Amino acid sequence: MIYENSTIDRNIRADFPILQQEVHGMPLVYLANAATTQNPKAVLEAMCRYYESINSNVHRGVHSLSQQATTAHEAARETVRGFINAAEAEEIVFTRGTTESINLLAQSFGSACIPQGGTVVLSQMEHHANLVPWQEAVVRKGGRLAYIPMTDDFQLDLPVAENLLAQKPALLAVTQVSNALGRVNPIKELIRMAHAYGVPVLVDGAQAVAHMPVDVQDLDCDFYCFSGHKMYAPMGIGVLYGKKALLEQLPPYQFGGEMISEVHWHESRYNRLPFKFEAGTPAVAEAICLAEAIRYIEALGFDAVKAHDRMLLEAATEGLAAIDGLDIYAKEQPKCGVISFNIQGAHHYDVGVILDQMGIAVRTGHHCAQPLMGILGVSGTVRASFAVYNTVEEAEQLAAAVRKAKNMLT
Ligand code: 7TS
Repeated sequence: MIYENSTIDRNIRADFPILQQEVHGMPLVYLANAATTQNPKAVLEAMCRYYESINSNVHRGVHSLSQQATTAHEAARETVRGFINAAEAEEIVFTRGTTESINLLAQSFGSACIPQGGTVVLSQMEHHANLVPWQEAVVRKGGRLAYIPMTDDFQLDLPVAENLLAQKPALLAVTQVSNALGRVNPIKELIRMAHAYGVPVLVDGAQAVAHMPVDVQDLDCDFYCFSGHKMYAPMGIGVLYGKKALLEQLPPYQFGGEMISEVHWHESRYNRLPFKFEAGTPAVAEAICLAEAIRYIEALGFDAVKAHDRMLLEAATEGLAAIDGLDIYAKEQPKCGVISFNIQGAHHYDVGVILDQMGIAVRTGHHCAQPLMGILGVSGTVRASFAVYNTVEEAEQLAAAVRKAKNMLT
């Protein structure tokens, strides 16, 4: 079988210490990357280096370590700015991850910009993180959610989207890549469409940033969010990008230290961007590690990352499609990073347990997209998801293991 060529050297695996282990006596095949990716040594060493040399609280110390930590933290913000091509570093708010970024907006934008009885438009493929906060936000305003449906081939239905946007909802919040299906959505087109009706757009980039270059100015999205741990950085750090003019109008989300400029007994003034949205001590080491992970991805280059991703998807899809009695969801392009399937007559959980016995880590269940599973008519799926350190052999091992699981279960 000839798959698309990848230029990523397989020695890349040596960069990821966690991959050098056995699970149940078998070499680990880690295919749960949409849930979280592993960290290369460069990132792990950056974490150690920080705590061994400059650990200190930021933005408040006159002493040397605090100044070094602050400089490194703000340099990390600048690295993130460059990574998504934001116009200014002030537009980069550090959060704990995508979920917190969306909660921040749902609270802040929700209170200031969703009118009484207002609507927020989502798509039918949102992760719960881009759904439940908006449910809460519209309930507070006596409003409602509306959903862009999927067509039979798992594309967002653009004519229906246009009808929904023409009703001028308060916001369109949509995922760039579906975590459950791997479908890549036409967000640039959706953003253009939304702006034609004056509707601002939040893009959930959690499943996109490790797989494709993102340029927020080119997309012209109003808000964009992602998590470090899905792009080779540690857990506990994420980003909310927002256009400066919009962020400036929004009220703070959490209150306390760092986010103020002046505090009096009965009133306070809030800090400038982005600190207004960063109450309390930030995750300094994690931000520095996120910058390190960005340098790691940029050194590989997105051309190589994308070709590698296509190669793995092609190999996995071909291997799995050759097995009778398998339902593979959303096989068609454009896709990235994820293949989601079920063995007919077998429960996804049982398949996951058998694959684990063979050393293969996949995620099973509803993937925090329970309403979407309802549309598929299943309670969950088996999901294999790929990263730069996966190999074609691993994709083939997955198919061989699924074949075995099928023989055991049906
Ligand atoms: N949005 C999307 C599209 C996601 O895939 C996830 C996490 C989130 C938001 C939430 O990110 P967090 O870092 O704040 O948790 N997705 C998954 C997944 O697919 N399996 O585990 C977590």
